[in-house]
Amino acid sequence: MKEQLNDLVKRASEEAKKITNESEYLNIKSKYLGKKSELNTYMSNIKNMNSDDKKLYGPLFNKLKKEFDNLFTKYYEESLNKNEIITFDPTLPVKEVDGSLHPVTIVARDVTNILKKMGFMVLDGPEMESEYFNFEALNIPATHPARDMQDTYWLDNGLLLRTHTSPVQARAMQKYGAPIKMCVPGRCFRNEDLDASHENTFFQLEGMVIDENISISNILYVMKGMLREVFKQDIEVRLRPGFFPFVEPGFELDCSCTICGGKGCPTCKDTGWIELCPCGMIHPNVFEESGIDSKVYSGFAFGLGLTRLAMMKYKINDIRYLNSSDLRHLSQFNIR
Ligand code: FA5
Repeated sequence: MKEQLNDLVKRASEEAKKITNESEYLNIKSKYLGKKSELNTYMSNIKNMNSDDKKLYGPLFNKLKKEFDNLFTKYYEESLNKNEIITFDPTLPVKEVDGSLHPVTIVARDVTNILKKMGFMVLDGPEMESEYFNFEALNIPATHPARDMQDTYWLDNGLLLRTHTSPVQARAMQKYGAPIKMCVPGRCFRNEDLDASHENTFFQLEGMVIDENISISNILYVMKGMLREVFKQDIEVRLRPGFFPFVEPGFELDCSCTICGGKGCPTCKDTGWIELCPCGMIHPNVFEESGIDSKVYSGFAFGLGLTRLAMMKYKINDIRYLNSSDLRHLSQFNIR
């Protein structure tokens, strides 16, 4: 019996090494541990053994059962890891797939390409942000009423979900200094009452230029050029005063609502205009906080609402479609 068992162990170990997929794993389990397996036949014969053999072989059979099971599982799991390495080759070209890029991705790509041609570098920043960069470095101390304008998701770890892409202004100033031209597309979060033009998760694109002798006319030039390129036509915009503690003076740039052609509809709350891209000249306090001499340098910044830009470009009348993952809606853009 001992020889037979040794031979059984040898065969099972050899075969276990050859497992490459799930069906081989199941087959070998059934062959060596199933009802009709050799081991099971020996076990059912135990009743015919003398009491000494029963004491010896009973525990031995059970031990073997466990060992086989562990062995087969071990080689099966190893085969899974090997398959993963073999089947995922990140250097292969992407296969053609049905569907299209998300409309927000399309406009983000359009705008960053336009800005890159104007010499802007494209930066990134954390979505989980510190209170310092989201507010304090932007001239919004803890007691400032402007904090109420952005109902914030605070996290247990003391950080927050950034309410705008403006924190990257301060991060970029502190990392690269001046002069600088940069833009930052990214996701933002606010505890909003949802409606046709407000989501709790939306995209902005921050832009910032710092150099000597930068003025409001530079803002207007970049804004108009950027929007003309995105819409492929001149689009009606208006500039009105706007308050943001990190710019002085500050403006709201609105575009004529493309859903109703400026007549008024639920998307633009019957005003005919969509708030799209607030902007302004960077406040001296922001420069000083990030180590830039405001007597030498001036600059402008803007915070383009990318999700709203996608709505205006593709005439999507409700922002909630964009986060809904409804492929009937999203796949119609057919741009890759
Ligand atoms: C800001 O977030 C400022 N950080 C923008 C800025 C940057 C001003 C640089 C001056 C200089 P505001 O809260 O208005 O501003 O948001 C900017 C744009 O983001 C809005 O015009 C709008 O297009 C978009 N936006 C804001 N909240 C939402 C929301 N809940 N859903 C969708 N889009 C939004």
